[in-house]
Amino acid sequence: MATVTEKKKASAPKKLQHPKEQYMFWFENMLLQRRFEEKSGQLYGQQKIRGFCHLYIGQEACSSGAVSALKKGDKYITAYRDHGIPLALGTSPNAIMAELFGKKTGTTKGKGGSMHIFDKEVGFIGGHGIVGGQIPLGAGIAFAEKYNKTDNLCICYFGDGAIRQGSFHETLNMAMSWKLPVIFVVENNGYAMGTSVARTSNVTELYTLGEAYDIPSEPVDGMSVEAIHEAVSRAADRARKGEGPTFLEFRTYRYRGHSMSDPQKYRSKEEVEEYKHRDPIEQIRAVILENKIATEEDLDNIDKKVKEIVAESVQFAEESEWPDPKEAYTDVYVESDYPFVMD
Ligand SMILES: Cc1ncc(C[n+]2csc(CCOP(=O)(O)OP(=O)(O)O)c2C)c(N)n1
Ligand SMILES: [Mg+2]
Repeated sequence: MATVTEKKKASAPKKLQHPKEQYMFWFENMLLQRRFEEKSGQLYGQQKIRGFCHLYIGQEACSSGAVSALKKGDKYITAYRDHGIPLALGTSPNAIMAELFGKKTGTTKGKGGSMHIFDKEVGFIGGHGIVGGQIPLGAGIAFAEKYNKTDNLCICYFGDGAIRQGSFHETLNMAMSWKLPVIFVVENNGYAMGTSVARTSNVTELYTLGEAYDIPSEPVDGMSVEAIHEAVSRAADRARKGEGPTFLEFRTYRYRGHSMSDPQKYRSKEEVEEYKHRDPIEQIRAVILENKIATEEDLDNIDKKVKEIVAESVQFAEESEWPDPKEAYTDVYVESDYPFVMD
């Protein structure tokens, strides 16, 4: 029979690997993304938000864990599922919501919409709609950082659907040859639209694709913000030491459909529920409570605060003006005297 001390030991919370503030940061940071997108989904149903809209719900650890591991000056680039990363980086929720509404106060002056959030101030280089299109751009950004002899790196995200594109393979080859300070991240959420990873390739251990280019590569539990923080920290060390790229496979899951009109016939409700049991926010909530970093009440208050931030962003977007139709012709080319459009 176990002695009292042994029993105590067995039920004692796992030793914290990070400072307490780190857990609180992760909780609030992921919760902001979750609440913002739950609201966006509702607003889409009310046709306040139109066009394409891809929600990140379930994948929040992938952004928060990287943001906590990297530093100011580092650059982020991703595909069209792009609300979470800028929110995690501190882009104004007001400006992101206004962009979703298509208003002129949006991050892209209302011209980009959901798939094209952009915020140079925090190092977020978009929001890209062409599957795999941002992979060479990410390496290009890393090339610029190396060329300019900064200490910055680029973290380049893409989905499991993108790694069958030629751009992925060409970019990994060049990035390793040139030892670019780039972290390639495949967010493997199991599906590209309605097609599972297993249906498109015999290679389902996606991280092994990086090994073909001699790039240090590893799978990471994408539902654990701690695991992501640690993997990105290791990759960042390598990049800053001049050792070149790392390829990380974040094994994650999206709870919602591919975009807003997805009947989700390709997966079962049970599968979705299984992942919800490993929810990244709930995992951190449990660590916080078990270790008495904060009380239930403190966490409820954070939730309340986050919901207020989101409500304020909706009000801001509602009250903002539409862009002037003439704006359709600005920011298209760099030339100030672009000759083909006349007043
Ligand atoms: C070059 C190109 N081909 C096809 C599409 C249509 N398309 C949009 S999203 C998508 C699936 C991509 O899935 P994945 O890379 O796994 O990202 P996820 O949506 O799961 O985040 C496809 C095929 C596109 N946008 N660009
Ligand atoms: Mg996918």
